[in-house]
Amino acid sequence: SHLEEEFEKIEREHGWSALFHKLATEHGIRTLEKKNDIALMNTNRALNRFRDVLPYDDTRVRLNNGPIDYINASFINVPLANRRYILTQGPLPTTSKHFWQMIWEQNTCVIVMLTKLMEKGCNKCWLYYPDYSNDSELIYNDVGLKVTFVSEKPGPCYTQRKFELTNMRTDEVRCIIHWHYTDWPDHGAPDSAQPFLEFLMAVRHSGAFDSRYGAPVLHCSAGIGRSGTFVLVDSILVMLAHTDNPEEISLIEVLAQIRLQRHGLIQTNEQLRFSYLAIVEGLKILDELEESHAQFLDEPDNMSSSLESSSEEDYNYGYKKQQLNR
Ligand code: PTR
Ligand code: PTR
Repeated sequence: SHLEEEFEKIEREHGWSALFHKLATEHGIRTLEKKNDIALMNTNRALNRFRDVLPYDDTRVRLNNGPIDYINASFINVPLANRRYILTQGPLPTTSKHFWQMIWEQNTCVIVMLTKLMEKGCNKCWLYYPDYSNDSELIYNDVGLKVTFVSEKPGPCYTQRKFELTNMRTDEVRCIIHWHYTDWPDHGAPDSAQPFLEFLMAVRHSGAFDSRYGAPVLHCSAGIGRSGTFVLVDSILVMLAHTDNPEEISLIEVLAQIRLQRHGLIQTNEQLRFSYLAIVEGLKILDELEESHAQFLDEPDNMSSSLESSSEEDYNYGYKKQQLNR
C-alpha cells in the first residue's frame, strides 16, 4: 500500500522526528483556537490528572446527573471510518465514580485500558475496577453505581476482565468488558505489532463498536499518547478496508483531525512510527487473525464472546464485515 511505501521512505530518511515535528507545528496551528476553559475552572482543576492534558470544551464528555458535569474525557469522531470513541485519563481516586457514571450514561459496554496501574514505581492510574486482589465489588454511592467482578483472563500482553455494572437506583444491570493491554509503557510503543493487532481484533469482536451501545471508552494515563495511537491504527485500518482509493487516505491528515478533538494524540516519534507499522502489518495479517478469531469464537463458553454471547453478532462488528452507514 502507499502507507507501506511512505513508512519505508520515512524509515530510510530517519524522518520520524521531522514528521512528528511538522505535525505539532504546521497542523498544530489549527488547534490554537481551541478552548479548554471548563477544564480549567477552579471547581474542575483538581479533577485533571495532568495540568497540561485537558479536554477541549467543544468535544468534552459531560456528566448528566449530579452536581459536577466535568470529567477529563473527550469524544473522538472519525466519520470516514464511521467510528466513535471516548478518550479519557486514567481515573484518579476522586474521579473513579465519575468514570463509572460516564460509562453508565454513555451506555458504554467496552473499556480499553492501555496502561499499567504503576510503571517504573510511578502511579499511572488508580485501581478503579474490582479484581481478584481487591474486593470483588466496588460501590459508588454518590452516583448510585456498583461494579462487580465477574471474571478475569490474563494473557502475556493483555488481560480480559468482565464486570457487572449495577444501577442501584433502578436495579438495572449491564455487562462490561474490560480489555487491559499490559505491555506498553507510556511515551513508548509496543515491541511488535502482532500482539497489539491481536488485542485490537479481540476488542473489535467483543462488540466495542456495536451501534446498539455507546462508544467504547479508551484510556491510558493521560489518555492521549497510547489511546491516540489505538484510535489512529483502528480507524485507518477500517478506512483502508472499505475504500477503493486507498491512496486518498492520509494518515497525517486523519491524525491532525483527531488532534482537533483531543490535544496531543500520539505523543512521540516512536508512537507515530508504530502507528504506521501496525497499519502496514495489520493489512497483511488481519485477515488471518480474523479467521483464527472466528474459530476461537465458535468454541462454546468462550470468554471472548460478546456481551450477549452471540458469536454471529460479533461478526458484524469485525474487520471488513462491518456495515458502514453511508
Ligand atoms: N505531563 C505529562 C507527561 O508528559 O509526563 C503528561 C502525559 C503523561 C502525557 C502520560 C502523555 C502520557 O502518556 P499516555 O497518554 O500514553 O498515558
Ligand atoms: N459512510 C461513511 C462515509 O461516506 O463517510 C463511511 C465510508 C467510508 C463508507 C468509505 C464507504 C467508504 O468507502 P467505499 O465506498 O469504497 O466502501
